[in-house]
Amino acid sequence: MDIKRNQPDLQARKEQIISEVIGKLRRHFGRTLEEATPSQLYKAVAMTVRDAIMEKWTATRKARVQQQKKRLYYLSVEFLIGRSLVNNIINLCQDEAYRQALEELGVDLAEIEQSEPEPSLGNGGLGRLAACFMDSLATLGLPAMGCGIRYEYGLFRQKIVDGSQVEMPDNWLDDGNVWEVPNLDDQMEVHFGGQIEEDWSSGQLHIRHTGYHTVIAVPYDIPISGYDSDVALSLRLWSARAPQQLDMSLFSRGEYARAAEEAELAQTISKVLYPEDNHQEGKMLRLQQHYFFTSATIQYIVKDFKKRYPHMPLTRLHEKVAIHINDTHPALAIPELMRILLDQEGLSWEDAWQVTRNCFAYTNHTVMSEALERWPLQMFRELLPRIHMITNAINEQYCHDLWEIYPNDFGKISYMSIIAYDQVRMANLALAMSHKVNGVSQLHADILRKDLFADWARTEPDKIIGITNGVTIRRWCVKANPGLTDLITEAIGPDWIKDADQLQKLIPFAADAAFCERFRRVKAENKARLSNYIASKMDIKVDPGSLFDCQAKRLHEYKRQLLNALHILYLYRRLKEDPAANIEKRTFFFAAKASPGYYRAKEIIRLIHAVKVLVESDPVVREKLQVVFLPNYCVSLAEVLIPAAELSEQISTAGKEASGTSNMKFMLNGALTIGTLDGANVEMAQLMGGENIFIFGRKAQEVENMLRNKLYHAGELYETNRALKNVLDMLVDGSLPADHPRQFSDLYQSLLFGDGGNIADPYLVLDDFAPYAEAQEEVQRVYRDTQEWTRRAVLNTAHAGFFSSDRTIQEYNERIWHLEPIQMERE
Ligand code: NTF
Ligand code: PLP
Repeated sequence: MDIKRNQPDLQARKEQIISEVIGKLRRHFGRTLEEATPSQLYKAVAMTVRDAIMEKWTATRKARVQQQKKRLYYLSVEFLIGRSLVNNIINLCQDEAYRQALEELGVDLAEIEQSEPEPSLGNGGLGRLAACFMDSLATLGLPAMGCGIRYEYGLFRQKIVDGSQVEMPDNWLDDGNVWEVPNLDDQMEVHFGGQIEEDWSSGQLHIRHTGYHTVIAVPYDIPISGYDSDVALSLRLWSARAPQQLDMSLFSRGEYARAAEEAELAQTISKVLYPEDNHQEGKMLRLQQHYFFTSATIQYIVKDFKKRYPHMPLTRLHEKVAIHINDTHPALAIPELMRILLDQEGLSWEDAWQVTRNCFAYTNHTVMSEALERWPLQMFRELLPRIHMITNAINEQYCHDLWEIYPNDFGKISYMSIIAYDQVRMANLALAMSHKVNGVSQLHADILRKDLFADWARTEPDKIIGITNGVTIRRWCVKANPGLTDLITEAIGPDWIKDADQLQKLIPFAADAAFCERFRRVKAENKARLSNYIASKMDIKVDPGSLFDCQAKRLHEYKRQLLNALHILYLYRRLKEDPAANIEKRTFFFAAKASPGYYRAKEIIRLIHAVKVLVESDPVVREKLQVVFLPNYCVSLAEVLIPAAELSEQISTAGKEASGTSNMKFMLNGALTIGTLDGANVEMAQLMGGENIFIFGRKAQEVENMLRNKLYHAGELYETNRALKNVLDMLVDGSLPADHPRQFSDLYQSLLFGDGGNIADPYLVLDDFAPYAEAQEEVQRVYRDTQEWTRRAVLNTAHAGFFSSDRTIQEYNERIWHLEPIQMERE
């Protein structure tokens, strides 16, 4: 990459890097440059980058403390940060110095980057969003800390064996982590179980908690450098360990096994990330994880406040602290803050309530009911007895307040209450106790206000707002797509990297033939890069001249990978019937992990595999169509895939995808979108004008109406649409290669007849099939006109600035957090 910046010290920095890398190799590994392995080289280079960030880290902390600014704590069970090395070099604006230094050392940065284990500490959109937010917060210089869990095992690694998903453990920490720094001074004790006694003997209430288990929370801090900024923030990930590695009293009593068991039990808390996406698993260990990291975080927040502001009462905590919960997983932070204020700091109930509500804000990320967290009351009470008492008291007060507003409306109050039917409803807790709640796109916020959270919107009209998601330009363009970055920078200068609205300056270039030619060349290079990657990793040859069509996201019925697969079968049939059919050469890329326990999602992976084998087996069809399933979708793979995409599939059932973020990444990288009016696709269409995006299918309102009023009958479409019937029949008539003849009958049944009391085809795959096929026809038509396609692709990039996470964070800040940037003295 060649971003022209004023770097008078380039030569000096280059020399310094060279000597530092050699020094690190010698001191840490006892190796010379020639002897070092790629992994040692990676670590040595990473350590030099870390040193540079450390200086900013220290300076940032100093400035923040001095300036006494309000600080945000962003709590999330997932931070899907991806690899750090190259991103950090870019954010330090030292890419040129490193390029030259490593060239001189004969080291290939792209190669040693492969030695960096990817921290897959998230499932998908929600976790990746948190990572983009950290990058933007640091770039904007806002005082913030990310707080989460240091899982020993991240999201499973996916292998495809004979067409089926196989899960492998992701032991990403095995070889150490260069980027983290344990901070033993801030260790916290977290207590589980036991009994609560109320002691009034002194005339005042004292809460005594006895018989609990202690787990120690050890924070590991990862520095997050802003782009072209002197600010570096912390991402604090908590790791669990037993109070002593072995309980020596048990040990000396001869209870060796129990002593080891207790230690083991504590450590399991931060052992694995739960692999469910848009689905809640009501497991005790998961509740333990949530309390573990929220308790440690809240304890730290209060401790830090008291240290920084010794003369300020805790009733003013919200003046210096904002706490944001990323979905409800960290919602236990709410009663935990109440607990500390009440039991340890002696605040009155009213004061604690006020402060807590003023500190907290909550983002909802889904309307799927199976993802809304609810905990069995008994489990909650046994594991967290004091938190249970406080949650109960919050519920009582909340219901009491509601009664004043809605006297005698038992139905409404029961619906809005936090504890009901032996369950604790975390969304209701977060809604009651946050001063702001936001959806992640405008459509999603509308659905929250009008439907899912309508009662709360009526009660507090200004509380629920929409803040559309965004993605960081640094990782998703500068790092992932250096070719495009250079081209844009040459056309409009480098400021767009920090001020993405400037991408609009590209609009006139959509009519500039020479620019479009170069834009096309960049895309061709990225397609070639992906093709080489696939050839080397999977030994599969793809044609870089074909249309690259990508659907990359978690596998979920609502995301409708099935619709895409059925459409490929439709094209297959057309080519079988007429080998000369006018069908553009296309490679269909799928990348998707399914939750290990999600049977139907795994069946869809098998189906995609079967479609791939079928297409390959036919000499006529394979000249036109190819299906590639890329295993183990993760951030690093996304970085290679997205820049190469020409068509982005965003085809969820309208009303179900809260926002989507991959849609924005594809758009930024110059892919055209085929999509429904769902999530942020709606805003993409509005920004660019409908002609630059292929929109099809039912709208959210229609879907809602059809489902609510039982107006949808999938079976009728089967009877009336011949092409659709033929395709569906292929699932059960033996056309598809399968282990056994009934392999895909579950999918067939679910689409046509429903199962377990569910209606047939609840995600309207069949209903949207014909409009989808039509939109795909239009895609082909435009693709054949290379110039027109490129024009539209350029316009996609030019309008993507709105979807920068810098804009998203600015909006959160103006509407929720009200933070001021840290002032750094520039040397
Ligand atoms: C996801 N939600 C949504 O399904 C996506 O549409 C959205 O883009 C991302 O959040 C980020 O906002 C979840 O992952 C969860 F957990 F809420 F289900
Ligand atoms: N998983 C990974 C690895 C990603 O990089 C992203 C976003 O780019 C997602 C999941 C979310 O994808 P989507 O918004 O399509 O659900």
